[in-house]
Amino acid sequence: MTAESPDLRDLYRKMVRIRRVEETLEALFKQGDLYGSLHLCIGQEATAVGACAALRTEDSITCTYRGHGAELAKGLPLQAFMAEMFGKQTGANRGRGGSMLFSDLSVGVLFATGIVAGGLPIAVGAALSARLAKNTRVALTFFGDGATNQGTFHEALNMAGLWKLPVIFFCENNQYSEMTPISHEAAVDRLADRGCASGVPGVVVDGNDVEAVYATTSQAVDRARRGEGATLIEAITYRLTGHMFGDTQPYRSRDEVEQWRAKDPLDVARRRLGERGVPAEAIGRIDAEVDAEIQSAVAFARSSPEPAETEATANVYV
Ligand SMILES: Cc1ncc(C[n+]2csc(CCOP(=O)(O)OP(=O)(O)O)c2C)c(N)n1
Ligand SMILES: [Mg+2]
Repeated sequence: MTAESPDLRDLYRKMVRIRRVEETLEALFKQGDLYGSLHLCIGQEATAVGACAALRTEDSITCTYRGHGAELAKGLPLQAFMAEMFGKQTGANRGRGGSMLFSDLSVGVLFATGIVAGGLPIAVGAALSARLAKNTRVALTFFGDGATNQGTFHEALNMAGLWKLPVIFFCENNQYSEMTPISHEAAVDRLADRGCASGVPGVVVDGNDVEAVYATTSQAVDRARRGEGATLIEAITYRLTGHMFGDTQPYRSRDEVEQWRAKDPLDVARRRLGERGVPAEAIGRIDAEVDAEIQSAVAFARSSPEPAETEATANVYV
């Protein structure tokens, strides 16, 4: 049975949190406070929040380098998140992982990777382990549209389809694979159609509508828990910022970006809250509370200790 639908105010709060966190990270990068690379999911918050709302804490997810939203939506604590971004000892991975490599097993964030489609086989393994352990856990793997062209995508779907494993393949189709439109590199119009070659049903959902994402993912999760196997979800969305920090985006027009900005998932949710009678002040209060929480997380991260030089390689396996 599907759990009771979450309150849209809570989903909205989670999306605003992700948006403000990423805007803060971008500003911190610009002023030279953070290092490494930064792949933002601004514009894609509804996929992360809607999908993770359909999961339990003990269910696992795998993420990509664009995974901040999913990691926070799954419950990774904000202070540990921010400290990790600053490379501090108090970070989720003791400062050794950084933006692309978050994990926190206590909330089911199993794995994040910079390898395109690298999370799919890991999620299949997590689903297989649930089957062998005879528990009801499911695994959900987030990946991009470009990842569906990788061999591992098809291998992972085939094995999950064959063994009817409790896994949800969640494709965030943000229309681009780095700088290349997906329409220039995929032989099918609908990526969800790629599931049928592996006996995995494919569904398409508006990835900017957090409630629609929640409903679609819940159905896939219920199916997986009933032992009926995997589902491929294609969530149509758009990244409103560049592929990564520093991308000047010569490959797309401003008009195109503006058209998608009009479908910003936060605005969609805000409008809906208004229609349901939630006053603007209540929405403003959520925004203000989130801002305060982020400021406090940044202060925590700044004041946290660096890892000791002598322990630079502790807990580093590759
Ligand atoms: C196996 C592998 N091949 C190529 C790359 C280089 N690369 C990094 S991101 C990316 C685009 C992936 O696009 P998509 O799957 O749509 O995810 P998005 O970045 O849009 O979230 C590529 C090709 C990589 N990191 N790993
Ligand atoms: Mg993409």
